[in-house]
Amino acid sequence: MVGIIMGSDSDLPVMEQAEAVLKEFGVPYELDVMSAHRSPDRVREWVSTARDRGLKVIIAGAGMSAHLAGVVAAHTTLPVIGVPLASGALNGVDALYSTVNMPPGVPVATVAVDGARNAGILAVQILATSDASLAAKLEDFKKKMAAKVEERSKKHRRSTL
Ligand code: RP5
Repeated sequence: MVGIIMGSDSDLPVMEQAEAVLKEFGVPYELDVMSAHRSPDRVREWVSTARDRGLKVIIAGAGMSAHLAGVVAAHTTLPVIGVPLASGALNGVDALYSTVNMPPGVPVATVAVDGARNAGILAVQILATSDASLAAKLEDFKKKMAAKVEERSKKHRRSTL
C-alpha cells in the first residue's frame, strides 16, 4: 500500500527507517531504488503503474539536487511524501530546498532532512483516514510515546523549591 523509493542504494540506511515503521504497523509496502536523473524512464514507468499495483501513498527519498519526489508527484495523483537526504557537500540543505519548494499544483509533503521515520508515520496516518484498525494502532503509538516521556520526566525532574 506504500511505495518507498530512493535515488541510490547509499540512501538505504536512512530510508529503511520508513520501512521499519511500515513493518511496525503491519502495512504492506514496496521498496526500490531508482533515480530521477540516472534512470528517469524507470521512475516514470514505476510511478505510472503505482495506483494499479495498489499503492496509496508514495515515499520518495533523495539527496543532493533531489528531484525524485517532485518528478514522482508530477506523474501521479497519489500523495507523495519527500525525504530530503543529507548526502553531498551541502549536507541535505540542497535536497531540502529541491524537495520542499514545489510549484503550486504539484505538492510534495516534505519531512525533515533524513526524516524517513516521520515519512513512514505520515504514510500510516494518511492510510488511517480510511482504516479504523490503523487509526487505533496510531492512538496506541501516541500513548506509548507519551508514557516514555513521562518515564524520562520522572527520572530527571528536579526542583530546589
Ligand atoms: C542522489 O545522489 C541519491 O539520492 C543520493 O543521495 C546521492 C548520491 O548517490 P550515489 O552517488 O551514492 O549513488 O541522487
